[in-house]
Amino acid sequence: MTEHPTRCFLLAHQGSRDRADQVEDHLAELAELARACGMEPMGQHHLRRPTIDSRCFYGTGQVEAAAEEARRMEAEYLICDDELSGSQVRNIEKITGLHCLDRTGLILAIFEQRAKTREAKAQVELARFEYELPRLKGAWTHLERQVGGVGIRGGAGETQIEVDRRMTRVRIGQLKKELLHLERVRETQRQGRLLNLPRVALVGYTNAGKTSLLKVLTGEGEPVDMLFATLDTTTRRAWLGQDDETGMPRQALISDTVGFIRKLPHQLVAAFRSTLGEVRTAEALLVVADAASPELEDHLKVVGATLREIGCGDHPRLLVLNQVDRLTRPQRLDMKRLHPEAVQTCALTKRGVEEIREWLLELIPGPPRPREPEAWELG
Ligand SMILES: Nc1nc2c(ncn2[C@@H]2O[C@H](COP(=O)(O)OP(=O)(O)OP(=O)(O)O)[C@@H](O)[C@H]2O)c(=O)[nH]1
Ligand SMILES: [Mg+2]
Repeated sequence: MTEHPTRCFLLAHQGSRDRADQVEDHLAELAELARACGMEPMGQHHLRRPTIDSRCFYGTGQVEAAAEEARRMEAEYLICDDELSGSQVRNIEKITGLHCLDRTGLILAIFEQRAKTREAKAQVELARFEYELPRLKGAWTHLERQVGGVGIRGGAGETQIEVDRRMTRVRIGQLKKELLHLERVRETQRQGRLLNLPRVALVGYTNAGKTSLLKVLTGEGEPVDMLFATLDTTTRRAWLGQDDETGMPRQALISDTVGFIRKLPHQLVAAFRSTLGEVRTAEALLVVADAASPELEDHLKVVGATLREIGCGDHPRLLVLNQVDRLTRPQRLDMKRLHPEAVQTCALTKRGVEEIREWLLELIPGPPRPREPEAWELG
């Protein structure tokens, strides 16, 4: 029996100030996210509406029409590009009889599938609970005002929803404690790391080519054509060149990090603080972008804003416009005019990578020079 992936149908809101082509690009990205979660997008609608409907975010009639098309395509899920409240998700499910996931829920599901290490798992679990906490309201209404249970139930009269909230808060507290501990372990490891080499972090929009560049610069890394392929920080040593005067090797530690995305759930940004600690404590950032994306400028804005959010607004940085092999020569020249300070690279052919090394060599202080003793010391 062949198992085919769960089918889904995509929805996005187009407000009066949103351009249709932009909403289409956002839907294309949402389709990639759905695929990254193991689903198959069967169709999509952008629902035009000047205002938000408090009941089910989009207009009820529009949702029903989209659901009808989705059911014809045997889709089981409606996936929305927007962040919906818990009650809006439940209302859509009630109206349509389909499962509904909002953008944050989808990204969380991808992260849950990918998380491998203890730290990544704890971070994703924390984000999940933070996401669910305000959404618990109403989920248990049928159980409200039950009293007299045993075990976890608190004082008489504590409702099921109160129990749920309390348990969720307890778990959030435990996870935060565990993550703090893991962050301290990481900090100790960082301090004890070999040779106290300068540290550089690869950051940027997801699927831009960060892992590919880690591989070119350090010889290690597994690039995958998929959103959020990398969740854990990997740090490797890179050889940058030789010191002109001493002939000593010049090296740096380069960290690959989790990618950013438009509307990255703030719960995830907060939960990934410890992983992103590598970025905060790095001496320099290589900000990697997919130069061939029609959404490049938006991606750069998202990355800039996310870096500010995690406290890295002032780190020295080099903009690396990767994947320039997918641009024509005139497009590359346009890009040079638009971003004269950036390095244009292709991780597949290693084009431009020498320029990255040169930038790092200039930025990062070399090994201490052997001291020439002064006359008074010799005398
Ligand atoms: N054509 C072309 N493809 C590239 C280039 N760099 C990376 N890729 C491809 O782009 C895809 C994503 O590359 P990754 O290095 O995994 O991207 P990433 O930024 O680490 O992505 P996440 O970890 O998912 O955030 C892979 O299929 C790479 O082979 C490039 O310069 N040119
Ligand atoms: Mg990666």
